[in-house]
Amino acid sequence: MKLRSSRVALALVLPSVVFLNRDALFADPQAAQNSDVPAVTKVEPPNWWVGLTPDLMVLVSGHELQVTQVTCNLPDVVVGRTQTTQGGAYLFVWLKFGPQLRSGTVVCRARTPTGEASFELPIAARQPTAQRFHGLSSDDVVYLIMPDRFANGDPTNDEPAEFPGSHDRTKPRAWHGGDLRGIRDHVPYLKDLGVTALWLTPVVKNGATEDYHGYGAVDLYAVDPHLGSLDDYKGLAADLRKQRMKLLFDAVPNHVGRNHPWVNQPPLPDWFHGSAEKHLDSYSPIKTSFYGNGNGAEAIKSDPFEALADPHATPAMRRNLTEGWFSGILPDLNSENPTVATYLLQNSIWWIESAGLDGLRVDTFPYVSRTFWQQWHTGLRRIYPNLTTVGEVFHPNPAVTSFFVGGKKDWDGIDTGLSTVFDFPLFFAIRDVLLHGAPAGRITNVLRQDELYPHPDWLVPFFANHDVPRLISEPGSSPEQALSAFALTLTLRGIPELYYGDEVGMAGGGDPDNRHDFPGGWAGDARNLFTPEGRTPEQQRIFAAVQKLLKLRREHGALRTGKLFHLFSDDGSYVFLRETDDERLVIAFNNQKAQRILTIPSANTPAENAQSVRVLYGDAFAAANGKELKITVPPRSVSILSVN
Ligand SMILES: [Ca+2]
Ligand SMILES: [Ca+2]
Repeated sequence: MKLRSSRVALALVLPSVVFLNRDALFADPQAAQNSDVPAVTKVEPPNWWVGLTPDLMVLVSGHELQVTQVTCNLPDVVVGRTQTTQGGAYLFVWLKFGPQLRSGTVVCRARTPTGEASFELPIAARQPTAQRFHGLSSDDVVYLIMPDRFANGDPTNDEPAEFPGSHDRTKPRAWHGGDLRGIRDHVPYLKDLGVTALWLTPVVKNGATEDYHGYGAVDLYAVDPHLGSLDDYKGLAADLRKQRMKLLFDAVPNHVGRNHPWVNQPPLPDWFHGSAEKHLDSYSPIKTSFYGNGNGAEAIKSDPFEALADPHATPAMRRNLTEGWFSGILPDLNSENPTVATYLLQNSIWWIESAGLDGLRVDTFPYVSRTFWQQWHTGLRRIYPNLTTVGEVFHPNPAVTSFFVGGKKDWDGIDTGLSTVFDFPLFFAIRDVLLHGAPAGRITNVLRQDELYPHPDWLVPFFANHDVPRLISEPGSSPEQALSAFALTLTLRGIPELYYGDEVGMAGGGDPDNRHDFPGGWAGDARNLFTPEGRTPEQQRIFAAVQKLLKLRREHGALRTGKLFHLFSDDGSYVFLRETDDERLVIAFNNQKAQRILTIPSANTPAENAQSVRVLYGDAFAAANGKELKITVPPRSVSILSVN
């Protein structure tokens, strides 16, 4: 993108300098006020594509942009309407594209009473789409990476000049130096491990000292300079495509960071819900006892999203959740405003199209209005019908999580369009069973509610992410429990998600202790857990088991797409079967501290007539005689058996 102003020589000569100094311009309003000539400092989106959308809303930032007329140089680009806001600090330009539009650079001139400014919008032909935008399926396994914490491929970007003092590996909440180059360098490791898709926590520009996690955006159209450049991001996506792997972008339409320039100067008066001075808090006034929760293993561990799914709830019960600032801090975007909604949709399209993405992980999904989600998904699917969107609904109850999934209209008449959700109910069940002595049947109890989802095979089972303590470090845990969690996650239905470092037994408690640097990702690290030689025998044992589970999942369609049947479930064990036309696999989970012999009648089950059993994974002994399966399951274990 290039920026020009007819009366600001600096902008003509050094456009990129002006662009990079945008924050300085915002930070020095006096400098802007002293100048009565119009100037452009930023254009969003910075570029677009031919044939992608029939129109485009451009948000131009700068000063003195009280335009009387905007004209663009290409005949197939028509200015529909314009709107100047904030005393000329912003200019909205709605462009319409004609059918003859070709790639090139649109140059638009904005005339004002005091001069003229111009901006450019490069419009390119789309890349071939055959290898892009496929979406996820149950053939995929997602691997979650925090880019700042995985591998440092480029030490020169550890502390960008515009963010002095942001880098310090000794501080758990500072930037540590990991970057996109580091991830690209380790694609062979990930391929060898056997995962097929990467979910990176947000790569958008955050910058602030403690915003290494990416959830405090200050610029929704830039890669954070600690992580690299947009070209690095596109390069990673291309590297992954070459390996038939996929990339998910972490989208956060609910909020931006506290340091976003919009907070002090919103493009529209109602760009946010409330203002920095006065806003609601996402904390819900509803007490857990409202729905009889608050005690026992299923105690609510997040905001009570029940009120959002409850047809009897009043608007007042929902308002803090959808309009409050997250944690009382993060500026909440007013996506009910059509202009904000258009900005957010175009921003998502821009990232998807720029990198050829297969899906989006969608942050804080319940905190945004369902009407917005419906429109956003409609806009995305018009271009990317197969794109997968996975919503974060941090709640243990499938009746609540399924409310947010699309493919069905709920009581409010709204189909959110969301492809699927992370299986938080299964996450809570797996942790409660493995760590807190809950009955193994809790897992069965979650699975029986799959009928609530239009596509249960798209659910994303997981046992760990960046927001919860690492399972292996929880009180009462062990490598055996961690391996049981891996085996269940990788053999139950859905599209599993794994968290970086768990495959080598990385330790860590709650945030930020669960976000340590992957050992070996930095030059000079004492150990390199990316290589077998760098791992302890215990770490290698875990890695080898996870790698084998992923290999079995690749080799056995039943583990990916097989129909799931319960064979046995009680307090201590759960045995299930996954069946395709070609094979029958039995997965036997024993959560007890002692070995167990399970005798399971096979009549009237898909295991009927099984005469032989072969152990594919684990240390079980098993036999079949056509009438029953007899499985000796070791303590705290999962085994995978092929029956014939
Ligand atoms: Ca770096
Ligand atoms: Ca919100």
